[in-house]
Amino acid sequence: MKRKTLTQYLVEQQRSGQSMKPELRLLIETVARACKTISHAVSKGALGGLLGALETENVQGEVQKKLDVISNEVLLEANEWGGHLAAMASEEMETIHLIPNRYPKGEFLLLFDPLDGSSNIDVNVSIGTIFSVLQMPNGVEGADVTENEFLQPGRAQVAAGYAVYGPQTVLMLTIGQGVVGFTLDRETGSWILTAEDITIPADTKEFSINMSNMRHWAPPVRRYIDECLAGKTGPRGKDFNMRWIASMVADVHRLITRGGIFMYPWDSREPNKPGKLRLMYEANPMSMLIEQAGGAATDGNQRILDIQPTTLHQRVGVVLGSKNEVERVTQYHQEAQT
Ligand code: AHM
Ligand code: MG
Repeated sequence: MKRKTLTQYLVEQQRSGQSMKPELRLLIETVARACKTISHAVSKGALGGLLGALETENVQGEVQKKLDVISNEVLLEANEWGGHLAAMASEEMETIHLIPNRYPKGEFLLLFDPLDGSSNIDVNVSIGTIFSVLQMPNGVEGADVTENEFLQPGRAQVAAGYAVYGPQTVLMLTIGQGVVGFTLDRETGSWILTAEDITIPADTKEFSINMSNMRHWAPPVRRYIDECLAGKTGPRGKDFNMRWIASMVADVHRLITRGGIFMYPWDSREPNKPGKLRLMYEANPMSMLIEQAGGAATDGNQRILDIQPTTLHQRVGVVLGSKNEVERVTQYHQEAQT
């Protein structure tokens, strides 16, 4: 069987009249190349002296791991010179990263969580990179980019994806035409198309939530999980299984592969924060992928992709995955309000 590479896939998309701009293709290939470099660094682990924490904290007040910072640098360096971007934003940087004046500017905005699942870095559990692509409003090729240009609802994304650095390194991608998956061939260094027309089953018997927060959940979340836990003899009439990897990339990759529901909902530990996960470079790209694969994504109340962001690093409650389950959780929230 002839193996199709990421480049071939993207060129075919361009030719098939999907009106994908060449700069977007360049952007996606550049991000994918950066993910290869990050994958290589991750796989070195202790041999590269890359495990462990730094003494710095990021804007979220989280201690940065060495690999968080390296991954951020890799993505910045790979993307700043190609002429396809107006600016970048990252979980690891408080303010946006402007393209240096010595390079040409483009019309796209790139946002990323360079290494998601940081608590798993040192214990050799799957971690990954999440990215989201927006366009400058009105297609302006940007000199004076500010945070404001980034504050677009997730439905405006032109592409989104993630890489998982696990037993295999995989890249899942959407350019708004469904979801496709690539596996990194470590011998040739190529991303090979290994999954097409990815569809998340509408029903599932698998949920994913950090159960240790149960006492802090809102009643609708508690109701949903209680009903799952009640199993065959409960209101759902079936037994459920639970999985929690604590890397959103890995949990989402499981459910995009075989169905499931993932939740990191609002809870009362920090009642003024809408959730733990970040809207613009975690929830939005994942929600676009999930919807493109036939699933659903809400914050419990509304579609995540419709949320108008007000700040770059804002947080959001997340409920995503198999459509019927996400709709059930969202309905429980609605019922609790009436
Ligand atoms: P990070 O971006 O700092 O790694 O944090 C996000 C991660 C998600 O990948 C994961 O779903 C969640 O945090 C796990 O949180 P917890 O440790 O509370 O279970
Ligand atoms: Mg993250």
